[in-house]
Amino acid sequence: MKSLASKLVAVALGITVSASVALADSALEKVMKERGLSEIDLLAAAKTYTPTGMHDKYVVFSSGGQSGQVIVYGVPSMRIIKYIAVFTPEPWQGYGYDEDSKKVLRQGNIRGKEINWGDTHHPALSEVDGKYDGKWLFINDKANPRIAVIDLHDFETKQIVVNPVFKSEHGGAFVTPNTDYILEAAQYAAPLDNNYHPIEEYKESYRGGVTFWKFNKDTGRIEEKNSFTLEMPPYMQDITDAGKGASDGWGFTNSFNAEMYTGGIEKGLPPFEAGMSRFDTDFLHVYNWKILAKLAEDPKNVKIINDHRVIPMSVAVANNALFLIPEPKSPHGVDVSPDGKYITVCGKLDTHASVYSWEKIQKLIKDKDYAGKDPYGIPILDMKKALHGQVELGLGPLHNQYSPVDGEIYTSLYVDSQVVKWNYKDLKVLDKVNVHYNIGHLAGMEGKSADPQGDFVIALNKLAIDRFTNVGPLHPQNHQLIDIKGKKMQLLYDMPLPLGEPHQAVSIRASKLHPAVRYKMGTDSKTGKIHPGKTLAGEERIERDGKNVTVYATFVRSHINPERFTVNKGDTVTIHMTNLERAEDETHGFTVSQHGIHASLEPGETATVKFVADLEGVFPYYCTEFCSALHLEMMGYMMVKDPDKKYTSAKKLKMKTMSPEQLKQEYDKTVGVNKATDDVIQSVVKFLKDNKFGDYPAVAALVTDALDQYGKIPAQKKLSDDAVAAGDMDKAILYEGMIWQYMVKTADAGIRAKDMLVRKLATKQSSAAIAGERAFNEGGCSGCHVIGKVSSGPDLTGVLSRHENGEDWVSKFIKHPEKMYDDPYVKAMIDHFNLKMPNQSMSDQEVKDIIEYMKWIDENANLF
Ligand code: CUK
Ligand code: CUA
Repeated sequence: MKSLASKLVAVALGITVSASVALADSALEKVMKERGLSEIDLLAAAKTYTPTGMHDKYVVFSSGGQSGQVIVYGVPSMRIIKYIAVFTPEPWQGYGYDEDSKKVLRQGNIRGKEINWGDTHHPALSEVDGKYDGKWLFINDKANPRIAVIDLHDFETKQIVVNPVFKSEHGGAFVTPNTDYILEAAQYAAPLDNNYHPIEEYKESYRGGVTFWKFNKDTGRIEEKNSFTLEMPPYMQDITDAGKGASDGWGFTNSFNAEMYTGGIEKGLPPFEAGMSRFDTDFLHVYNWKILAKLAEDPKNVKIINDHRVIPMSVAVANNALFLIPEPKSPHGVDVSPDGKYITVCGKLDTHASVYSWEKIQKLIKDKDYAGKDPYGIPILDMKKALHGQVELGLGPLHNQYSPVDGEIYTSLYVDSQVVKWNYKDLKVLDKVNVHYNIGHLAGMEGKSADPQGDFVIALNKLAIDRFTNVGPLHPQNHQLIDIKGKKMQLLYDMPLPLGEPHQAVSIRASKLHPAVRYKMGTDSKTGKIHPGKTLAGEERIERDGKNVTVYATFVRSHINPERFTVNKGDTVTIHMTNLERAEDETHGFTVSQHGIHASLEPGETATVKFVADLEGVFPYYCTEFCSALHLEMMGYMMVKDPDKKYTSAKKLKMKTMSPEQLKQEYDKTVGVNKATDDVIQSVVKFLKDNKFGDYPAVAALVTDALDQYGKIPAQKKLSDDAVAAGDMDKAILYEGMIWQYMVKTADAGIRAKDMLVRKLATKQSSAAIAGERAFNEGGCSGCHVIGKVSSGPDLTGVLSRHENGEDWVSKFIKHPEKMYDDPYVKAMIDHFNLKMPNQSMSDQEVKDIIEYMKWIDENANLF
């Protein structure tokens, strides 16, 4: 068991079995025993565990379902990295709480109604030749038919478009292979206009359809005027996919309710669920969007409904652009293979997956070999003639994903709670794995692109039931990571997601994403343009125009400028805020107490909050991100006066003041501290320069941040000197204090740069030295010994050469320090530090590794 565990870990980590693993072994075994873990568990852990600093290979964009958002996480770690606010307000990011994001959110108003709730289902990444390019993400809102555009340069929502003719949708967002169009299919049939039509006229006046949203790849926005809709019968259209490769130019949308049943349980009629699943088959809609786009250009071919072009079914049929193929009843997923030659539809109520051959469909279309027409005159292709074949998969097949292996496909089985691996070419089932429970979509790695990566699939389960600690009747969702690299699938990890039902998730190789770390100074992140409220240092001001007060503010560690402003009750207050930072991750937030506003200002960003100051009183405002040591001090006051009230001033209290001598003393002390701090900064700067920090871009970026702070000091020094000259020592002390603040910020970034540079310059640690460093830190040595410094214990740099047979000496000392307390050297040290080296109960292996770590330190002694 012992050697098996160590081998497993070693194999999983890709290291050769060595002595250091044997060390891990005893500790590992202990943990395994305590937590009841098996070797299989360890293997799963090794496949997902991501040590600090290591990044994920894939990034997943999951629909946030009823949260109206998108959730971003990494694979294989399953660590959540971001929530992208889309259709609903998001407090942290200020989305819906500042004016600029409100403009985006309000694009989603429908017929003048503010909608602050959304139901996201299907995220889609932008494509070039059917492969992901990492630039844009689109997602739909099922409840309020809308599509949103997210820019992956900053992971923010930039646009929301409202479907002008649908009343609900589900078959979006799906993109064409070069992101020319984003497809959005309706769900519940309804009149395309906004009028009342009795349900008795369902067949005549209710319709479905697919909207083709034109995407402009240069502006990164959907062009509503250049978009159009294809009218479809009032079958409930469902999931959609765009053809690619062989089937480029075509789109596929399945449906349920070919029965056109209209319900009426309240009148004693059978319910929808019975009436809508009566027929054995529903229809897969097959249409050519390239022909349709051409047709839409001619006004003769379109009806204008709600100011939007709609191509009637008859026009599409007359131009060979719309066909139907029967598919097993109430299907769900429709997924085009990576080469575009096969279209797989899953039965949901049928145990089969049906694989259609694009070649056969094309031939039927070309030969006009129709099995008949539907009541709306749409040609129906014969199902048997269009099928490549059917495979019995299990109960409730829903959605499919592909892998790079030819013909390999993964399908979710909702009722069986399984993922099944099979081959859509030779129609053979290969493997099944159980999931918990009721899986909906599954996400392969780029598994729906023309370039699927394999590696993993994620089961997006509808129920979590007993998988997590009970938190009451509402359970989290469960995303389960499955390794698909081997012949047999292996379930690796359960991730609870407590923010809404995931539906679909799409993933992309992290290496394909290139997000920014800062904005160009003064950018409105929502438009990407320079914000009209951009304010640079020195431009801060308060402007009044009647009852409108506009504040132009700047934010930089650790102050907001201005720090006070007064308005009259009833004034409309607009605050434009610019975060002057360029340092990575230095976000500031802003709120004014009791006014329901918030903004998040990323480095370089400008945003605006606006409100009516309708309450009299004093309202603190502050930075809401713990941005720096003096973050709590990053505050100010808004004072609201009632113009109709008379205020009498308070009687001033007499307070003791400092004598000129005391002031001088404090001033000298402050200047002295600054001098000492500057010396430390200079030593770090020298180290960085001596070691050519410029050769390392990440280090250089930190140094730039540090020098940015340092560069603010001369202006403060001048203010201090001026104050001294004017005899205002009080003010001079405050400016000297400000200089110290800038020095601390400089040192903060500078020391991080130094640490990073040391890691880059140092020789590579052997695995034994790595284990040794861990033992050193975890075993408590680092509590007294700081490498490169004398702290509560001696500096250990060079310790191995301090004694004869150094390695032996140190080993013995670590193992049994108490036996050596009388050694003259040790005695002297005990006296000096007034501390005895304790016995840390290190194992022989740990001691050996620590020695290796000490050797590594000595090799790199110049860096500490
Ligand atoms: S849907 Cu939820 S499991 Cu909206 Cu794509 Cu199939
Ligand atoms: Cu800025 Cu806290």
